[in-house]
Amino acid sequence: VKILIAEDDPISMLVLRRAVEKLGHECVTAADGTEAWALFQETPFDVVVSDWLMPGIEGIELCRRIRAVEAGSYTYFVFMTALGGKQNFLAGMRAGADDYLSKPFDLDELEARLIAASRVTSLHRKLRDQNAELERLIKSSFEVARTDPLTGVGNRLRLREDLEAIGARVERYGHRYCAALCDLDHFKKYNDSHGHLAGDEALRAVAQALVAGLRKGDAVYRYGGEEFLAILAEQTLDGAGIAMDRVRLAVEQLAIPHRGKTPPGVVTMSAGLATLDAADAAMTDAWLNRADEALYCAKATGRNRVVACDTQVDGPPTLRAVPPSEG
Ligand code: GH3
Ligand code: MG
Ligand code: MG
Ligand code: MG
Repeated sequence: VKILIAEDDPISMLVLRRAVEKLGHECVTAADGTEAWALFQETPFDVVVSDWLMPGIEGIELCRRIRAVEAGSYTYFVFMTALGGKQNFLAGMRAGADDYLSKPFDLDELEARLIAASRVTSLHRKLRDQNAELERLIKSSFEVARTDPLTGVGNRLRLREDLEAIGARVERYGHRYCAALCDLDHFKKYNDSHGHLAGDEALRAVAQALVAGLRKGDAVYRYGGEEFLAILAEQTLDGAGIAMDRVRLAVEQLAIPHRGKTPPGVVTMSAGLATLDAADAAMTDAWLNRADEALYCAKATGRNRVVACDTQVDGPPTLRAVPPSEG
């Protein structure tokens, strides 16, 4: 173990240092509490053996300071008290010390203290490592629980949590969000003619195209079987329409052959767009319903297209086709 000795009496220090080194430990010495504190702040020690009375920072204060800054690792603190210093001993333990050595000290007693010290510090190290591992596991299972295993995008649980946060942000800060509900065209037929495994592969490729085609602040979720929801942050309906149509085109340009489908004969995607207004920020269900209506319209008017749902100040929302991007 790595030991710091704080002792102002040079003879006592020399004897102690020899003893510690004889027992095979690494040892650093400080001529008083102030020096010991400075050394400790530079590098933590497994064990501190400290005199009680020293000029500058006294042993009890050194112990308190060490206990106050300790994080992650543990320092085993041993006091040296002159014979008959029982009161000091108790005060030291209350300040956070682990044990004491009476002066003049006995080599066997010192060895016993250091055995206990190495046991306690290694136990603390083990605990710390296990805690770090636990934290890592908790973090990763949190992620796993919110990720769609097939495509790697967020799942419904993540969406539900994000929707709450989004509703609050829109209401409080007037942030603007667009939802794009995306659905693959004639995907049942795709499975029928290419098989379910190829269908899974296609879903993965489309999810990647969605993630790649959107900005960093946007989010993509698997909404259902072959449906994805993209939430675009800080965009007008027109801006989101342009972005989503680019993604629609990117999916078409993946050129995944679709035998069950006549032109373009590849996997395509339709999308419905809607904005979340500050006025009905709490109504995220209604928001997604508007996107769903727009998606339904995109399907009914030929598929492989994006339709936006425009909300009016007075009157019902209106649907309009987003002009297709240049291929
Ligand atoms: P539309 O253009 O009207 O959307 O037609 P569609 O065939 O895509 O629509 P429908 O809702 O009838 O069918 C969706 C299909 O998506 C049904 C199912 O076979 C397929 N599907 C859903 N989830 C998965 C999945 O995880 N993997 C695969 N391979 N296929 C899936
Ligand atoms: Mg002293
Ligand atoms: Mg569907
Ligand atoms: Mg579909």
